[in-house]
Amino acid sequence: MSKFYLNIVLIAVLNFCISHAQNNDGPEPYGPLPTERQLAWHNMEYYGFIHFNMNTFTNMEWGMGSEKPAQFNPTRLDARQWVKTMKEAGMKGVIITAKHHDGFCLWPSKYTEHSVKNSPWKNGKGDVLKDLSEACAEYGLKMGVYLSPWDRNHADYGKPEYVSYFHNQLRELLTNYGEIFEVWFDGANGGTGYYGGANETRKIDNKTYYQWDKAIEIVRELQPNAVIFGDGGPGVRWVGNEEGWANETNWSLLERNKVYPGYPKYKELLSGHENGTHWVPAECDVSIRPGWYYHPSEDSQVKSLEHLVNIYYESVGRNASLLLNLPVDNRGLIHEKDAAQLKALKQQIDKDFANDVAKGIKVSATNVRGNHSEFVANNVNDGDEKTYWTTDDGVTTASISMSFDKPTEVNRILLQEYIALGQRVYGFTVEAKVDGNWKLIDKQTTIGVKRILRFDSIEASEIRVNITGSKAEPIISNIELYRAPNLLTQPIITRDKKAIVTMEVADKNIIIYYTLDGSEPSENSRKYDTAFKLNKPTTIKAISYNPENAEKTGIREVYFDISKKDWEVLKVSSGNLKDAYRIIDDNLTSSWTSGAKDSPNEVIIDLGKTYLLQGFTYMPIQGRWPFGIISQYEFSTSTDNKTWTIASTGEFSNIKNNPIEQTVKFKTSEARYIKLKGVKIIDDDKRLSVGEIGVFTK
Ligand code: FUL
Repeated sequence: MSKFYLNIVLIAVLNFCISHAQNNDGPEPYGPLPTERQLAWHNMEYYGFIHFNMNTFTNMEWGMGSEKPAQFNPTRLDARQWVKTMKEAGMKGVIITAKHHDGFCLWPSKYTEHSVKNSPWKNGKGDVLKDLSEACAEYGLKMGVYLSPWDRNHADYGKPEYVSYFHNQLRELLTNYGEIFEVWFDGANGGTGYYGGANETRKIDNKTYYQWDKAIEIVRELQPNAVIFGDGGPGVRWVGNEEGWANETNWSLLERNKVYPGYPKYKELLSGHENGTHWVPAECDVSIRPGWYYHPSEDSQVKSLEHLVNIYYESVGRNASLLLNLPVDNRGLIHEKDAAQLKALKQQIDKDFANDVAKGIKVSATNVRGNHSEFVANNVNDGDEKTYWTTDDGVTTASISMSFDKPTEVNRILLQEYIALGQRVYGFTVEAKVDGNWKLIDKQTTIGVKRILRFDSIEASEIRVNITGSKAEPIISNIELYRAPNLLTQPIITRDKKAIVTMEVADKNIIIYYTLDGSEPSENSRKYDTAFKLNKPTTIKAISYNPENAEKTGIREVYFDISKKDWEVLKVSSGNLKDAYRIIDDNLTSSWTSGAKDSPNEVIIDLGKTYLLQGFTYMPIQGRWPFGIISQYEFSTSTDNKTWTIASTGEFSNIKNNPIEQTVKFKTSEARYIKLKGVKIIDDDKRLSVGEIGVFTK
């Protein structure tokens, strides 16, 4: 071989070695990366929020700041009960409202008198933060603090003096209660407040007033491992809603310098910024009830299992963490109903992810970086989060296939990017090989730290993930596959004004069986498959049944009297008669309200024909901020809309705290016309509101 050719061969060999050596190295990081503390935070995934403070005792969501420490008086406060409940629910940490907008401090801050130290609780010797940090240490949960920058109590709010106070309090919280994993700064700044008695509106500049640089420095100095939450981070960002969901496309990246507390374009936070300059992942904060704080009136409004399961999939399953709020009640305990629902969620999630059928099965990929064993496809199902599958430099589209020994049923896929090297994937599809043919299951955008997709069960011999777009070589550390059981929930039974009955369950694979004759429903009863008409007084009893394991729910029992199909509202003493049909539309979410100043407040309804009445029902307005609820009523009947007989008068006891449907029975009265009068309205409101009125004819 001539020297010339020898040189060429040598160069070629050298090139091959170099390119191989390059490919044997791991991929280069791409774009903004998470810090160590953010990586630790990503592992938290699901943790609890505790809203418990002065508002718990004043039944408020935002106190004015004029409350008195004497009002803070839990009778059975037990932080161990909170933490135990959360631990059993699978949560890894807890964040507490150390100070909310009303300024009251759950710890004996030396910088203010407006704290637990002047409350009757433990004769002023108590410290909720201390109790919580001890309970966290006992159960192995991490603790975080919510410190509201806005303070409606402080006389100096708006002046520089308050900012020093705010920073001093931050120091106290970060010094005295052990390790803190997250510091939560709220973006809300409403303006009005007590402010030491001034009772006025104070405006500040959210961007500059609080001297955020200094506040961040304090956190870094005292708790270097803590992430800071805010609308724009800097460590963790708000997700742009308080409903517990992130967008399907969700980047952990943000143009951070653009976003500040109170950022008006907060809807952008739902997805982050694809070309963000910093790593600022999303946290989904949501309450298990409508309110953040405990209100007895919401005892019947704890979110359903179906709702909570959706929240889980739409937060944790969409590259975000889930911060689920439990409003500790005025005893100082997590309410039994919330605890039960939390447990139900945990049980369902455990069931959904009980058996990873992808574990250890054969995996292959269209490209493996440098054909090197370190980056092989099988790294995605080896149970080791540090190993990953990745591709050659510049290869940004590739497929990875997982094949079963025999066709296997699946309905969930869980995917994870190796985020320590950046978030990369912006397009992927999932396909399943069913009876020898590839079938598209889903087409999605981002993955991030964790992406979970739900789909109808299919029996597949192979599952293939195609990365169709990635900013740089995709790096996938984990893929799991599950056959989650059907979601078994009790049927929801409704009847509309046209007398049509509908029954619904969360999962279409669940079967509903029901009876109309009062007998117990079973798998041998009538099967519900389509809506039906029901005009006469009937009790419906129904169960939900899971055909795959023969599990069934308890019985849901609903009574419907005559339908309201021929009813008409004839008169309302004030307000809009046009809207008054909502009183009799058999829709529990709609309501009617009277004008503001009229009394007596009453409603007259024509039932269309004469019945023998034996009672009536009053459903108060539902929703977050109810008003105009009747506490004392008068119910009259008439056959001619002229002569009226009072059939019943009385009180709806506890309706303020528990605004559920009220039922009143009376001696039989012949009537075609009925009249409900609000003799006394809650909080002496001048308005009257009605969700729904019904009657008993038997
Ligand atoms: C909001 C606050 O105004 C609410 O009261 C609650 O604390 C929620 C978590 O954040 O911005």
